Order: sequence, then structure tokens, then C-alpha cells
Amino acid sequence: MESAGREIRHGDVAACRLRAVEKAAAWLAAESRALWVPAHVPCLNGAPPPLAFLREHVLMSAPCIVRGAMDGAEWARARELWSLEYLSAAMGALPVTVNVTPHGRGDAVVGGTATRGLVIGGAFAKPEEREMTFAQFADALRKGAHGAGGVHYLSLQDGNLRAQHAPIAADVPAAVGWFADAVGCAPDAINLWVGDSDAVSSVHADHYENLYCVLSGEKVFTLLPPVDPISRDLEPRAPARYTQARGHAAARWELAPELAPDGSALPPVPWIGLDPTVPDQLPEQSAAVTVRVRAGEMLFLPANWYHRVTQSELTIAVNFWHDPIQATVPPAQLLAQFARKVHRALHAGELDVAALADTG
Ligand SMILES: O=C(O)CCC(=O)C(=O)O
Repeated sequence: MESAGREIRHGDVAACRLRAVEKAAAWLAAESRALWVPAHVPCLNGAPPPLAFLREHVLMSAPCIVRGAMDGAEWARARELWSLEYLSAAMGALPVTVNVTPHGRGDAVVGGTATRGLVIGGAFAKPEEREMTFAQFADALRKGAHGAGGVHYLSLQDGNLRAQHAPIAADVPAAVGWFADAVGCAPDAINLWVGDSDAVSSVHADHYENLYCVLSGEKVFTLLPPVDPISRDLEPRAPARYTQARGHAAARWELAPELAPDGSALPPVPWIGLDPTVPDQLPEQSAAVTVRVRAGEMLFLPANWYHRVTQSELTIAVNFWHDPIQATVPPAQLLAQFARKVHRALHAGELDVAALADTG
């Protein structure tokens, strides 16, 4: 009897502490939203002095738009020439790897049940990576998703500008000087992005400091800070891959589990299933901010910020990913990681409640 009483008291204390942890996580999200998330992402005019940019944006993990920093000679060719026609003329016969999906959502959770703040289940669906010539890719974009039998998005993130698009690589600078000076290192990758309004990059975060430069068209970013409660939906999802069965009158898409070469299951991929542009899905304390980046503008997207990205029209862009040795991890990000771990452990029933009650 006595031991049962002790268990009840332990349970009560533990429940109180769990509630306190949850309250602290909610407080953290609300405070950081108030202190950190701007109602509008600020805009700088002209290339900023590196030291000021380091102090006010990189170290503060504060996104901003930079206007008028792509007006110089080093950007002139890309600013003046880059269009689908120019890229096709320069690279038409060259092979490219294109991400193709039925509905435009590659690297996204599909098939789960969305509730407020959580998507239960669902697979991590990767796009079909299709080899074609640049001319074929441009043709698919001109036909549109319906005519081409799928959404085509040039969106490899492995430094593809140099690796696959050598004839146009020299049209943009090898590094953006003031940004490289601010973050303290050269870019690790320069990626080329070409797609239209059907293509969506689902919400995710990268550990790179990112300078995203739009050459033509318009990008629409939905941004959430690293502490945003949306990260609680970062759940392991079974990997799957789209393939399109060809040779049929109507293009048929399949989504099949992706397996290792020996047929065994691949490890699940942690990915967020929520769409921050659907207000009903966002957790209560979430604070998403939308920012439009137009031709000639750059977006500084700090490491670890969550972002969902699309285009409002056919858009051509490059981004510079920098991976500083001393990555900037503001204390709030560490707290956010802690809060996320506690929250997930709580909901998975993995927290040792008795141990929690015993701690002082
Ligand atoms: O442009 C996009 O579709 C995605 C960009 C992105 O995820 C990134 O730059 O990290």
C-alpha cells in the first residue's frame, strides 16, 4: 500500500514537472517569436559592410533581403541574359538531372493525416531523378505540368551550377565577396534552381548560411525561426520514391518504398509534414513570415531557419551555401532543440517519469 502511495506521489510530481517543461517550451516559442520574428523581413539597400552584416544578421540569425547588390559587373551577364531561351541556347544539348513529380512536391511527406501541429504517418516521397538534355527540360517547362505529364524542377543541391552547367557558371561570381567575408568562408556549393509555380520545396531547414539570389521571376519563401514549434512535427518517415510508368497513353505515377540494394528497408527520414501556408495546420505558437524575392534581390536565409519555397512564375535563381567552421548556433536554437527532444519524448512515452520525479 505504502509503495502504491509513493508511486502516486511520484506520478503527481512527475506530471507537474512535465507540465512545467511543456509550459517552458510554449513560453520559449512565444518569447522568441516576439523577440526574433519580424512582421516583415527587413530590406537592406546595396551590399552591406561585412562586419555590420556579421553583427546584425549572421550572429543574430536574422534574415533580410538585400537589394541593389547584384548591379555590378560580376552579375551583369546573368542579370541581362538569363532566361529559359538563353540557358537552352547555351546548354541545350548538355545532360541535366531534373526532379520530376506528379504534383510538384518532391522531398515531401505524402499520405499522412494532418491535424493542427502534427502530421501522423505518411511517407517521405522523393522525386524521380530524370536524366535529360537541358533542351528537353526547357520543353517540359514550356508545356507545363499537364502537357509534360509531371512537374519538372531543376533543383539538385550538390553544387550543380559548376558540375552540370559549366557554360553558364562564369556568368555569376564564384563567391559574393561581402557575404563570404561576413560568414568567414568560401561557398561550399552554388546551386542553380529553375522551375515554375507548380514546384514546391516542402518545409525543411539546412545547416548552411544561405544567400539566395534571384535572376529572373519571383521566389516566395515562408520562413519560420529555428525555435518554431513546427519542428515538433520532425518525425521519422519511411522513404519512398516516385516513378512514372512510361509507354502508356496516360502517364501513370507510382510511389513505392525505397529499398537498399539488398532489398532491406532504408532508415526512416525525419521530415516535417505540415504545410505552414495552411493556417489550420500550424501549431498554436507558430509564427511564419512570407517573403517575396524578386529578380535582382538576394535573401539571406540564416542556418537552421525552416523554409518552404515556391515560385510565382517561371523563376531562375542561384544560391550560395556556406558552411562556416564555427557555425552560428544562437542559444535559443540550442534551447529549441532541447524543447523539441523533451516534447517528442513526452509524446512517445519515452521519458522516464519516475526518474523525473526523483530529480531535485
Ligand atoms: O528554391 C527552392 O525551391 C528551395 C531552396 C532551398 O531549400 C534552399 O536554398 O535551401
